[in-house]
Amino acid sequence: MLTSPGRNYVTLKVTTDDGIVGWGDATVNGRELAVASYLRDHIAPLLVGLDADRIEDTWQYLYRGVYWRRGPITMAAIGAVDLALWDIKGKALNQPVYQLLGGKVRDRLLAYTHATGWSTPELLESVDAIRERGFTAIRAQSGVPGLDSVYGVQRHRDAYEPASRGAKPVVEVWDTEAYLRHAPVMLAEVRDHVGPELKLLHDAHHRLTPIEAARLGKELEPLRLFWLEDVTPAENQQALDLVRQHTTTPLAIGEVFNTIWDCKDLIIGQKIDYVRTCVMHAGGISHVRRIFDLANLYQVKGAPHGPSDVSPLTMAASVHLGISNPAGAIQEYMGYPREVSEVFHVSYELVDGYLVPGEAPGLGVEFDEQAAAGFPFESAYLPVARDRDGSMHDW
Ligand code: CS2
Ligand code: MG
Repeated sequence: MLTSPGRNYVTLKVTTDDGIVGWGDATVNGRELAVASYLRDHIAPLLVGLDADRIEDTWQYLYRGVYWRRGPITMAAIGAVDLALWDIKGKALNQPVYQLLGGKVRDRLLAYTHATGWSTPELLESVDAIRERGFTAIRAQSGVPGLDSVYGVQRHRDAYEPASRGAKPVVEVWDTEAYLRHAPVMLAEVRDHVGPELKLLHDAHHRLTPIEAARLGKELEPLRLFWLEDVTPAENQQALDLVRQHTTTPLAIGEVFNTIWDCKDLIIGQKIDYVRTCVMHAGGISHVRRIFDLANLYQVKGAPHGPSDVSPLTMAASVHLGISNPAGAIQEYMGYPREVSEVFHVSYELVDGYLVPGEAPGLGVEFDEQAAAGFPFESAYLPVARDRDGSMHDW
């Protein structure tokens, strides 16, 4: 089902013969209809008659049994089925999913959220407000002098949403040099303001060349960032060799990856410190726990993507995995538009900057179909970025 409580979500409902309902998230921001069609037209007919108990075999059937493998749409659709089947198994056994994954290895899962301000004083205000909510890990993003729009910040607004409604993507103008002049100054002011203890994160959103990324990482070393995220476009993994040669700033990458094949070389080669693969976008709990287990062997930590554009069902799955897997280090918790809580009733909780899964059976998130119907889907897109000369840049 497609619904738009403040932003678009795709939700999968799986019902067993004995009436147990499992919910899965399948949201791919700006490509919602594609994944909805993949589920409705290509997966739903295959699920009829399968045994809902056989989560792993269903995963293998939908992944290995299909000639055209991988990719964001396919893997999000498989992820949605996987989430729904774990939800069903938990409900059938009357246990929260983290128990089925082996139980807790930590009492609570560290969370970080986004501080955003167009100017540095606005950003510092946002940082202070987030600290008051108990967070000890914060991602800081700000505007860049000379640019009208920048990833992660909404001018004249304190909340940020990456997608905007409309039939076409908004075009933003990007200037890497302006960003590289400003980001170190802005982050130094944040570090000065918060002192040494706060875990400070920053996202470069795939925009730099390897040498630009190396320079930024080196310049930021004195600020002791918790991590610097997505410095270079994720496809070119060799770029990270060069970045690593020049900086000890910890690197996080992986929100656009969708299988273990996308991150295995980075993990084994120890080219990153945190793998950010999203629990739903990479085939669900069944697959991402394998990424976590591989990462754990190499002291790489799991830090799943958790923006507002994956639904609370994915957030819950991340919390169940993170609390029960040794690799689970930190969970992104961007937060949701207000209306989301009318549609998704969650049992996980955010307490003093940490997430806890709650004891409800399954994933612990109920989807209210009637409420959802009150928020019809509206086409929305992520922006695109162009350089000052008009050529496309990585957004
Ligand atoms: C991001 C996302 O959360 C993050 O770190 O990079 O906000 C990303 O831009 C969106 O998920 C895109 O849909
Ligand atoms: Mg990111």
